[in-house]
Amino acid sequence: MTMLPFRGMRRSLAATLVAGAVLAAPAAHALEIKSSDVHPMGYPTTDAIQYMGELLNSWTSGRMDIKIFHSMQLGGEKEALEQVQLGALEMTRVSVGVVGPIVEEFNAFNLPYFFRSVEHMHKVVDGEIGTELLNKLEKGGLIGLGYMDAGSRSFYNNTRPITSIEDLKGLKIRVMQNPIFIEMVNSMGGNGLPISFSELYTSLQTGVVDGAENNPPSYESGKHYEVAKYYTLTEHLMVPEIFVFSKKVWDKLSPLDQQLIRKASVLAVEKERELWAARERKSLEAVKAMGYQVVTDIDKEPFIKATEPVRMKFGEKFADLIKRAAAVK
Ligand code: GTR
Repeated sequence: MTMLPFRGMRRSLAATLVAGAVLAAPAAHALEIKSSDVHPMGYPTTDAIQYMGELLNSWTSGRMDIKIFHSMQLGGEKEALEQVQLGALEMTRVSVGVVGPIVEEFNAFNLPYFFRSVEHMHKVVDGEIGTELLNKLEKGGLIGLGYMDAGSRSFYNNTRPITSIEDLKGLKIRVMQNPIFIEMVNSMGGNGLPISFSELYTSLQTGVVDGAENNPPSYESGKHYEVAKYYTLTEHLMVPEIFVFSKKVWDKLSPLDQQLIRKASVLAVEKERELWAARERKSLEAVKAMGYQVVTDIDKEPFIKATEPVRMKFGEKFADLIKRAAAVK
């Protein structure tokens, strides 16, 4: 039997745990974890969850597994979160962007130009603050399993290349379903419209919106360039991804199964971050190679300045949290 590693654990302890899980297998319930994602297989998040399923499967000799409902088969992220809260779906991987309306402290991570760098974001989400916020999800019926990378989000549209903040003026820009993002776009002169990711391609195609904002891998993977050909690296948001388990289902699991899921989650995060770094580098190149225009040289200062009122307004409630996050070196 191939045993995949428990990284960060003493070997003997890991071996005992795995042996225990295997021995307990006949008596324990089989568990097929259904997990949703808006992205297709082959995307860093879906591949990392698939890896997590392989680990669980291997550690329990097939008693536990993950079945992934990818490519928006179960709709958008808001709906997925609702299903997980109800216990109809065990797990989902979503953007922290849609978690703000459930646990508002997450909006600290949804503030424009909040994290200084990827390293800063990692230190915050992997440290005390990140754990504190994951724990708060319980009151929303969710068990937070970990944070994955999603790079920075930038604007794209089908009207004109954005070479300065003035170019955003009047453009209808799709945002994730969270009021903070509507105000963010409005503060920069555009019109923010909340639309589910599952309706985005059609909304761009039919002109319901002129553009949207996302990281290069989503822009590329979703083929949004076909319907919004100008991409500009404004990098106004660095919103991490999150994967959550249904508290309703979790509470019925044995402590050992919970522990196995936690361990596999840590390794899934590592895997996603590796895959992400590679994919992020490739995506813009792929888009450029197809002949689409990417504006990389843009003065961010006016964007940072214009969004200051949004940081003030939405950050006011968590001033302390924000101060602590800013102090993380
Ligand atoms: C992507 C993210 C998705 C989804 C999407 C969106 O970057 O991976 O989870 O939130 O953005 O804009 O809705």
